[in-house]
Amino acid sequence: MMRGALIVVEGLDRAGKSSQCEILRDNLQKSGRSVKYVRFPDRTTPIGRLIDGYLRGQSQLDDHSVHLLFSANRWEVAQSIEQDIANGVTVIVDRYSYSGAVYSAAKANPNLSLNWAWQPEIGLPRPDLCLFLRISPDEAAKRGGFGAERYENETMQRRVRELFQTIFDLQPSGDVHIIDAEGSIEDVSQGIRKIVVNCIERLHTIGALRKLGPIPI
Ligand code: T5A
Repeated sequence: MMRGALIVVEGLDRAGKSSQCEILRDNLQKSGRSVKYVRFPDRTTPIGRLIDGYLRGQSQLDDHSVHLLFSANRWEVAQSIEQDIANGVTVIVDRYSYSGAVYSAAKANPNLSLNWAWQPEIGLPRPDLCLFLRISPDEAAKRGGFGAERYENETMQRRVRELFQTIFDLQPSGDVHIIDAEGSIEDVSQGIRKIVVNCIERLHTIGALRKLGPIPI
């Protein structure tokens, strides 16, 4: 049996990640594939509830502590993702380690570097494909509900966008695809679908699911 693919969708707040993950899941299911959709942060677990309170401004946490909670929130489901993929299920992930590293490093905290922020991600399942939905912070801020949570402000989003570029430049070639996310939902989804189908068809050239490694920051 062919293993499933690990597909990650990344982007600024309101880039359209959840909308696109849902469309992709539905399209892949209609074509007969087994698919699971996972979101990070997963706010339903005990760790996720701590993160949720922090993002809504209901609690204060040290920058390093909350960073490690976000990472732990991925580690708590890493084994089940690996198991699903081994069983032939394609797993679509809405935000992943790249968000984890760049949002923490974008804070005005000189003791929290991108290099430090990446370390707890090492050893997690490595995506077969990461789709970055590129949108300007100005365009994202016009979309519904922007501004309600802790990181939804212009200074943070601009710094996050720069750091996404930095971290993607350091990823192995072919891991990351940039998608223009300012078009209509339909146009964006068509572009995504082609790249994902191509990735799934070429999975045999990748072989077994890999692990995230160190990056030369
Ligand atoms: N975070 C996250 C960390 O700091 N560390 C970590 O390790 C992780 C995993 C919450 C915060 O946590 C931070 C990053 C975040 O600041 P989240 O819950 O993923 O992370 O929050 P958001 O990214 O804000 O999630 P959203 O669901 O709000 O945004 P999406 O998923 O990007 O956008 P979506 O699809 O919900 O769409 C938003 C709106 O835009 C419209 C939709 O209809 C919706 O109204 N829309 C479009 N409008 C026009 N054209 C398009 N192409 C559109 N696509 C969507």
